[in-house]
Parts: sequence; structure tokens; C-alpha cells
Amino acid sequence: TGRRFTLTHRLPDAHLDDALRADALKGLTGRPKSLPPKWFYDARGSELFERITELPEYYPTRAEHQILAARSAEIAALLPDVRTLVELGSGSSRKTRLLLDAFTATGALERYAPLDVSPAALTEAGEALRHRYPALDVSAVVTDYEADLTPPGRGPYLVAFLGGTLGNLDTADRRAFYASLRPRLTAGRDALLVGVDLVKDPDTLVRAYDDGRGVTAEFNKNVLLVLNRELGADFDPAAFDHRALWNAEHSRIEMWLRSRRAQRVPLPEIDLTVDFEEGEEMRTEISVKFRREALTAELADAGFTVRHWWTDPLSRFALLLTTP
Ligand code: AVJ
Repeated sequence: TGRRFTLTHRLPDAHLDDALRADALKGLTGRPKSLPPKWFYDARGSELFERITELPEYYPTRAEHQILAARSAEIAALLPDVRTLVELGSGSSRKTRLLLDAFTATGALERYAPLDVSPAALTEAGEALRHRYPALDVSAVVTDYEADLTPPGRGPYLVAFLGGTLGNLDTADRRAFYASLRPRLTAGRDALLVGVDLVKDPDTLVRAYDDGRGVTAEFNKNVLLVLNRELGADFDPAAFDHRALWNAEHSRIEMWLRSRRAQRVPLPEIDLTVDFEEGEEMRTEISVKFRREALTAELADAGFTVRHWWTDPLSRFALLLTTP
């Protein structure tokens, strides 16, 4: 092993276009209209998200970092035989360095395999990491982990799904995610590390998704620019308002875009013209907030046992070490 950085495209370029077209067609003709959050992350969306992680109102990244700083050595000691660290939705991989520092200091780690839909994020992460970990192979994979979860390299595996991104999936989609991951892991050998945001007072939650500087509003509206560029639409971001609300029934933050006026938006690439009524809202993301008992039971139903549940000092966020 050593110093090899490979970038594998599991998604033929056409896939991304086809997937966006299918998602736009389905979502924009739904009741209510909606779009999957993975389309936020073009280059501008990824940059806006990095800025969100630094906002005072957006605590999850800092909280998870506190836990990883406190627990990475313990996690590496608990899993001394791990050869491949697979990260789902790696983004900039900045949060992963604490894990990689710990696993490369002690054990058998030979490969880091970030899986993400964004080639830009993977390339940037790959370049940064190969200097920091000269003995590590970095096998980056452009994939939609909801579609294809085959981990590169050889086990034992630690699969890390950090940042709270599990919360982007509703109950049914989480069940499908667990069902596609579980058969790829071996009981008694592999492990799954998940970062999740926890239920707390709604005001704190809403402010984390509707910051005073309007960065989250920009991030939310950016998906309209992605549709304009990729599908030839002409959404006017100024004709929509950002909304973040706490849906107590489903224990989740929801982000919406509200149409300021009645408007008609053509999307020529998919032969669709979309009408918005004045005040009509389109849902662009859910971010589920978890409770320990319910998530532990949900994971048990999916064949994962929670072995450790670590939180930051203020119990805002949790890092779970689970085993198949
Ligand atoms: C990257 C999906 C974990 O849900 O908190 C941040 C994305 N959306 N602010 C989240 C997000 C609005 C973030 N995840």
C-alpha cells in the first residue's frame, strides 16, 4: 500500500443527469412539490455548506468534532484490525481527520475510501489526505451511496456516516439504507459509526437552519440554480423565500422554498412547465433529529447493535458505534 490516490466513477456521468431529471420530474409534479437534498451539492452548494458549518447557530459540526476529538483514540483501540475506513457522504473529509489520525497511529488501517456524489469534494479531499497520510491508500468513489454501497478494498471495515446526514433520510429510506448496507458487513468483524443530531428545543433547531446571515437561505435557493444550469430552467431565486420549520410529529427540521407570487417555470430539458401558486411551498430537505431509545430500536430492527453512544458535553449531538 502507500500513497495511491484513485478516483473511481461508479456513476456514469449520464447517470447524474438522468437521476436529476427523474428527481425533478417526480418532485416537481408531487404534492407538495419537493426535491432530494443531494442536488444541493454542486461546487457552490458545497462551498455554502462549508460556510454553514462555521456559523454560530449551526452547532452540529462543532459538536461532532468535540466527540471525535474526545473518542477517536478509543474507537481505534476498540477496532484494532480495521483495514479500510469507508466514509459515506464524505464531503471535504475534514471531520474524518481525527479518525484517520487515530487509526493510522495504531492499527492496521491501509485504505481510506470516501464515497460521495461530488467528484470535486473527493478530489480536494484526496489531495489533502495523501500528504497527511503517506502510507495510506485513498480510494475515492463517486457514487450515490443510496444506490451502491460496495466498499472498496478489504475488510475488516469501519463504515463512517457522519455529520448527521442519516437525518436526510425519512424512516422508510433509512430502513432501505440499512437493508442495503447490512449484507455488506460481517458480524464480529466490521462496524458502523454514525453521527446523529438529537432532539432539543425547537428554537435552537430552527435557528440552526435559518441563520441570521442568510447563508442557509442561499444554500437552500442554490438548488434552483442547479436546476437552471442542468435542466435549462429559469427559476428566479428572488421569487422564493427560504423557510425552516420544526415538524414535531416527524421529529425533523424541514427546509422549504415558498413562492412569493403565482409563477410559471419552464424546464425545457424535461418537457415540463411547473406552476407555483402564490405562497405555495416546495420541500427541499428534511433533517431528522433523533432520540436514543428510538434510534437504538430502529438500528436493532435493522441488525445493528449500538455498542457505544457518545455525546458532546451539552448532549446536542451523538456518535454511535454499532456492530452488525
Ligand atoms: C449535511 C445533511 C447533515 O441536515 O444538517 C445544513 C445539511 N442543511 N444546513 C444537515 C444542512 C441545512 C446537513 N447535513
